[in-house]
Amino acid sequence: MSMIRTVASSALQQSKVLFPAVSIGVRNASSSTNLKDVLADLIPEKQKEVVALRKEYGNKKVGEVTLDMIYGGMRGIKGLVTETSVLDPDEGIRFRGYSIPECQKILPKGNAGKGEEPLPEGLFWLLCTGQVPSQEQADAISEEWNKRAALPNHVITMLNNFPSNLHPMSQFSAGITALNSESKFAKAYSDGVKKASYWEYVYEDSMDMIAKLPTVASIIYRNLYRDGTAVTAIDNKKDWSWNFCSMLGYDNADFIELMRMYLTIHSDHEGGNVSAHTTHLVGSALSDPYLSFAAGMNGLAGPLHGLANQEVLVWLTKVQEDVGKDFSEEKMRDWVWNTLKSGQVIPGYGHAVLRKTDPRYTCQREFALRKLPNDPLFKLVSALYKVTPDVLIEQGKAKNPWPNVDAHSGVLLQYYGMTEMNYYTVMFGVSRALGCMSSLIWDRAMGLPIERPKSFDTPSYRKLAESAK
Ligand code: AMX
Repeated sequence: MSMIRTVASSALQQSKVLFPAVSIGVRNASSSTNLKDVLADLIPEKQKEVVALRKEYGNKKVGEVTLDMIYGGMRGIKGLVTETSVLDPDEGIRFRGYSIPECQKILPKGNAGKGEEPLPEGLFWLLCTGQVPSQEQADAISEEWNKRAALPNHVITMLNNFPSNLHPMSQFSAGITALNSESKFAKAYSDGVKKASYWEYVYEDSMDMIAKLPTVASIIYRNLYRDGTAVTAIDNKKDWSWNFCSMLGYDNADFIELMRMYLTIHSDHEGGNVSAHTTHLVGSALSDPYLSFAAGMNGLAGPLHGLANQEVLVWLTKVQEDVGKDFSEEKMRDWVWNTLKSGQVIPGYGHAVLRKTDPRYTCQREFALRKLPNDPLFKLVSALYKVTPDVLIEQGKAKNPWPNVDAHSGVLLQYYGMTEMNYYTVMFGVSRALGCMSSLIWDRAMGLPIERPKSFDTPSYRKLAESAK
C-alpha cells in the first residue's frame, strides 16, 4: 500500500513546478514503521546516485569564487552537500522539497492526528528519508524516543551541580558533551567497525540523543527557574513535544501545539549555517554525534545566530518599557534608528541567505494572529514589522531588511508564561538536533571524508588575484 499522501492545493502544485519536491510523489514510500530499515533501503540508491553523478560530471565547474566571497564569510560559495533541506533566498526553507506551509498540511499531527501543528517526529522522518510519513510512522518515532529518553546518572549530577550564573546554552552544550559516555558510534569505531556500517551507529546515537535532549533541557530549566524541582517522568503514550512541555512544567494545550510547531520549524536551514555546518565539520573528523552536535550548539549560542531569539526579547522589553502603549510609526522608527546609531544590530532582522520575510517568522505570526491577537508584545512586534524594513533599507547596509525566525519566537513563548529569555536558545537547540542529526546520518551513509578546505594568507591571495588578471 502506498503511504504517499497527496495535497490537492493548486498553490502547492504551482510551487512544486518552481521548486520540485525531491523524490516525493515519484517513488512509493515505505510502509515500514522502522526508520532504520527504511534508511537501509534508501542508502544504496543514494550511494549509486552520487557515484553516477561524479562519474558523469566529477570535473565540471559548478561555481566561481571571488576574493570578496572569501573575505566575506564564504557567502555564496558552493561547497557543502546537505540532503535534508535547501534554502531559497526568496521563498525560504524547503525540507526535502516541502515548504513550511506544505509541511503544516501534510505531516502527521499530535493528539492521535487531531492536533493542529505537525509532529517534529514526522519532520524528522521526512528529513531522514525524503518521504512523508504516515501517522503510524510518526507515532513509532515518538514511541522509540520515549524508550531512549533516560539519562545516565553522571549527566544528571553534573547538570545539578552547575552554578546558576552559567548560561543555559553552556549547560546544554556541556550536558550533550558528557552524554558521549553513551556513544555507540565511539565504541564501535574503537572496536574497529567497517566504514560501511558507520551510519548505523550514528543513527543509533542520533535517536538516543534526540530522545534525551528534552530531559537535559528540562533539568536545566527547572534548576534555573523552578527551584531545582524534579522533572516529571516520560509518558510513553505521548509525543516528544508533549513530554518536553510536561517536563518543563507546562500543560496548556495551545503551548504544546506551539512547541510542536516551534520544534518543527527551527530544525533545519540547509547546511551552511553555523550550527549545522559545525556539526557536519566536527562529525567529519569522526567525532561521535554527541561531540559533533555539542560543537554545533556552541555556535548556536552566538548572538548573530541562535542567541538572537534571546536578544530580540531583551530588546523588545526595553522598547516596551520606553514607549508604553504608544506604538506610533514615529516612535517605532526612532527606536530602530537609535539602536542602529548606537552601533547595535536590530536583532531578529537580516539574514545571510534569505532576501524576504522568513516563512518561519510568517508561520509564527499566523499562530499569534489566531491565538494571541491582543497580546501587547505581539502588537509591538507587528508595529516594528511595519517600520523596521524601511529603516534598514534607508540605512543601506543590511542586504536583507526583513525579519527572520528569531524576531517572533520569544513573543509566543512569553505569552504562555515562559518569560525566561536566556533559556530560549536551548529550545532552538533541541529542535536543531533534528536537522543536524538527520544530516549527520547521511554524511556517514555517503562516506563523506574529513572536511579540509584550503586557506591562504593575504599576500598569497594577492599573488593569486594578480596572476588571475
Ligand atoms: N541590523 C543592523 N545591521 C545589520 C543587520 C541588522 N539586523 N543585518 C545586517 N546588518 C549589517 C551587518 O552588520 C553588516 O554591517 P557591516 O558592513 O558594518 O559589518 C551589513 O549590514 C551587511 O551585512 P549582511 O551581508 O546583510 O548580513 P550578514 O550575512 O553579514 O549577516 C546576520 C547576517 C543574520 C548575522 C545579520 O543580518 C545580523 O546580524 N542580524 C541580526 C542578528 C540576527 O537576527 N541573527 C539571527 C539570524 C537567524 C539565525 O541564525 N537564527
